[in-house]
Amino acid sequence: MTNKLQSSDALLIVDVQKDFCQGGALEINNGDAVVPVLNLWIERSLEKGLPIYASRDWHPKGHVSFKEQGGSWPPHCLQDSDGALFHQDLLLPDSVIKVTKGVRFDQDQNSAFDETGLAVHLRNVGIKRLWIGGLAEDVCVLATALDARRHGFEVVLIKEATRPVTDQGRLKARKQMRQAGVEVHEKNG
Ligand code: VGL
Ligand code: ZN
Repeated sequence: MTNKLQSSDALLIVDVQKDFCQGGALEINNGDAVVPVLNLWIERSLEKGLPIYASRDWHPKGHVSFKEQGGSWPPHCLQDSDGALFHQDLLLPDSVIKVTKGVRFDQDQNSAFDETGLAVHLRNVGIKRLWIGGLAEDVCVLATALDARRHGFEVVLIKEATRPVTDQGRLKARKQMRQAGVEVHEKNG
């Protein structure tokens, strides 16, 4: 594998939102640690003129994924709430393209590809490979990486730029991603 960013690459930052970071409604252990790493990749991508995408979880009130509705999670990333904002230290450029998901009333959308049209768009603009980081590794990053593979994109997971909800979940997610042909970028250098 080449670690070098190429002209048909894009950076896809998954759900780096306040609710998944320290003090948030669905806090992920050390979630904030992905921010400086991703800032470096944002810089590198900009240097190469590569597009940057940032997905966000964007739930309506009373979403089906919330515990009170029989789902798995505490309420989080409510549309237009403070917790749904991207992490304040994430240096998203003006050129960032946001991918909004989790808006469906009937089911959750963990993947940034789930009924967003993202795959068609990426093909239209000539993207062949995605560098993915963000939160959470065993939930939305996993679903997004697997979908990207299903849609025929090459995928590199930036290991230092992602954190899981649980360590066990991370192991399982890594295995699934590896089996799906996701490459793992080990170091920051
Ligand atoms: C996520 C749990 C619930 C995520 C979203 O972005 O990984 N996790 N909703
Ligand atoms: Zn959610």
